[in-house]
Amino acid sequence: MITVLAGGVGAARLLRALSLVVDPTELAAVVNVGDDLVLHGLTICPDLDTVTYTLAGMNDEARGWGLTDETWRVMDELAALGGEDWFRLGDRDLATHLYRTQRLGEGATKTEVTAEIAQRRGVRATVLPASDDPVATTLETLEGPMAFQEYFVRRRHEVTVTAITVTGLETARPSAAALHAIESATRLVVAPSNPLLSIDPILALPGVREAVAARGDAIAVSPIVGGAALKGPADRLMRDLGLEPSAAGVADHYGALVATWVIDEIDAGLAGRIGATGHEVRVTTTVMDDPGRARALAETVLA
Ligand code: FO1
Repeated sequence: MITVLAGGVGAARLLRALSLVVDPTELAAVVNVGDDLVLHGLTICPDLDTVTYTLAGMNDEARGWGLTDETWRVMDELAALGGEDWFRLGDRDLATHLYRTQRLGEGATKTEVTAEIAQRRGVRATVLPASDDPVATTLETLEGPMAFQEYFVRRRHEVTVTAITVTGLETARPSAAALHAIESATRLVVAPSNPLLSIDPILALPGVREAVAARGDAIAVSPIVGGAALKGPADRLMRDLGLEPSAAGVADHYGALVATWVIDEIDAGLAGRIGATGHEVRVTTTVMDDPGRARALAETVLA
């Protein structure tokens, strides 16, 4: 089994590429749930849905989240009523949240519901929420504390962040399936997801950081290319929090948790520095902007 620690879009694209190179039934994604929210009474799991929709070939590639061929009639009616419409839930996407919320209400776990949705969408890889318990990534900002999607979507991540916390960790546990997938994988991959917002909340679950460290063989793809995040606020966040926004800065951040780094050709000049801290470094094209390049990256990760 190849296990990938995953956030949203970057992870979903890597998983899709990996599924072209290995049998998808040998792939597991342990997915961040710190972005999850309850809105309109519905439980919404953006990273789980991005991974599932992408592996099902149903994702909207240009928008980066949600489903293809989406319509927005419910949101338009909600706006007409003066309801909360800043977090856009498409008509097709809403079915996922309705189904998930009902099943959770019946007592199913997030792991069970995620498996049901993935299976019915034809996904053959195993998609695992990192935890079945409520955890929520919260941002301390110059304007006060903000819930994750408040910061990310409502404020378009245009506020200065001073700290990131994950609430719920006193009682939350990684799911047994997620921990097993990390411990028993033949290869553990850290996806090119936001290290602070997507991967750290997975590592913060009790025992996960220790399980990754005990293996000592994780391979990570840098989410920072040429000093910038391909998508999202990783570079700005790193700068705000006093980290160097570069592939070397991400390598420093994960430290010994990662044994092997895959960095972009643009960052070849950083290979010596990352190598000097005891890492193996592979330099290749990491931007998955066409299927051929994505496949080549997947092959490098598995080499
Ligand atoms: N991102 C946006 O920028 N605007 C939205 O209105 C929005 C809605 C949305 C609905 C469902 C879903 O699964 C994801 C959605 N996202 C939206 C993406 C999401 O907020 C972030 O990309 C992730 O949480 C970060 O990984």
